[in-house]
Amino acid sequence: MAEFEEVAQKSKLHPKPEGLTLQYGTAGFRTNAKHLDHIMFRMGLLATLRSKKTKSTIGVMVTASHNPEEDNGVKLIDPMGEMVAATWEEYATQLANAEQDHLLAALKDIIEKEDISMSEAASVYIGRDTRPSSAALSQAVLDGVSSLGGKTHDYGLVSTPQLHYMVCCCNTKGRYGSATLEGYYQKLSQAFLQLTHNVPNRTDDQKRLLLDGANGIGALKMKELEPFIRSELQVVLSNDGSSGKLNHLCGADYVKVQQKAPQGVSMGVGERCCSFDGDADRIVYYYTDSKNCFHLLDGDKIATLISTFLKELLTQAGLNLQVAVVQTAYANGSSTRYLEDVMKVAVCCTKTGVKHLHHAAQEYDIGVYFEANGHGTVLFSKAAQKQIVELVKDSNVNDERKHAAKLLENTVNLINQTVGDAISDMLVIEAVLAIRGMSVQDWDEIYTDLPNRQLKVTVSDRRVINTTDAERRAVTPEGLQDAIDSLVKKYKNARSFVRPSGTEDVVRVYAEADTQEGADRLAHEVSLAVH
Ligand code: 16G
Ligand code: ZN
Repeated sequence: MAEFEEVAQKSKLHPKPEGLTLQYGTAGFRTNAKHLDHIMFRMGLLATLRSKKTKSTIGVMVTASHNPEEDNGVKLIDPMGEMVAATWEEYATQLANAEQDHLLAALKDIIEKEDISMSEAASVYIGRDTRPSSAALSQAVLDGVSSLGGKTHDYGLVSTPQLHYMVCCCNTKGRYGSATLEGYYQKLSQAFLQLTHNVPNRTDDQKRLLLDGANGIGALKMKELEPFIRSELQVVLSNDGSSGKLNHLCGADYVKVQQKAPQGVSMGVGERCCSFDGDADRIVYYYTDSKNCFHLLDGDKIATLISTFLKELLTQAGLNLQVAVVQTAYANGSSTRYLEDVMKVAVCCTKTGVKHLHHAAQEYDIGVYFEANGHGTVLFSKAAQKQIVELVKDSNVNDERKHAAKLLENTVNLINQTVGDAISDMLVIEAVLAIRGMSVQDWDEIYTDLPNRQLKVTVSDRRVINTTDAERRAVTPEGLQDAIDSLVKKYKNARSFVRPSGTEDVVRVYAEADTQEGADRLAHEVSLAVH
């Protein structure tokens, strides 16, 4: 056990409160920050093992995204910048819950199961959001890594998608970009400027965007990016973290769930606005019309805008590549109908959680994935990227095809393919609106959302609900799905489903119908059936 001497010693500085158990959920561990010190130390250990196993750099991000400021959390990032593999989520839970004197045994167990050679080098990248607890917690991660002899690079304050990007850049030896913040800003801003600088007749109003930074890391990072893109986009930043509290009455989650504008942003009629969430991996857009009515453009509208743009460019470029859109059960029924019936793109539905959407999107030439809550990105297969780059270089094609190929190439470079990235998504959306000469109202009018309602229900044990068909149908408890079916039948254009949350101890209820009143009533009735 001598090789674990340092782990044994250092773990005493990060003791586990006896009896406390936590799960590595949909987005890692997440709870009140005061329960997380031992988790961070142990995730440092686990990331080191994962690094030895994969012979690659692994990422550890300290954040609780849109949760309240008092919470915190941690996520592991796999070599290509994607979410950590499912079996390792289980190891994370086991290691997190081992009582103090069983920690070494739990660690050895993973080493044996995975046949890890402890002499292998290890490298871990670490990042954190702006929560007051994040600095000390990321120190605990560093302690964990160093107690197993791993090398660390601490990026300090970065957005979640920036850390995913760094991990991918490192493991692809710079082919994806350089693993520095400067490299990230250079890559994105160059692509953005190439896309927009030739667009004729853009007015100052069209170049102006109001941004709610959720008082978080996204605001900080936008200030760093701003000088690079200033000539083509003037971002007016609110909730920049200088006085307000993180995610409090602002941010993408607040705007999406409350379906209203955040506090602290003064919006003129028709002005284009967007909100980031607390770690800048989600974005939603919105505006108010002349009747003071609020309009939300969520992940579904974003997926529609981007996939339509890509499809048109592919046609112009004469490239035969399939575009598909990946959604979850929360996607508004109108968006699915529009994409399938009007746009004729393939639509696929997966379970909630980025890893599910990401994997499904990898199956296509071009997979656009977005959750309705605003988390999403676009994945281009290697073959698709190759075809695009080759067409740009081809001297035998006409100007129109070449122009379209060039736009596609810059769009590929502008997108953070490792994970949904609010900054990258914002620049893609701004570029598409500019190139297509569309206002936020034009975009909104592509289709009309069906009225919908989300509720949460507290039950004694949410695990009694099991679902199938990408969470659209409940298989247990018996009779629940029949009850939902008969309630849905009473409404026009209606749909409803229930699922246990992966991040909170609640059951979520979703309903949509042809009127807001109907959607509200249906959601309420279904929530009663859950009890
Ligand atoms: C997490 C997921 C998000 C999902 C949400 C659902 C990641 C990085 N984040 O925040 O994609 O929409 O959980 O939460 O996977 P729920 O299970 O509580 O509804
Ligand atoms: Zn987030």
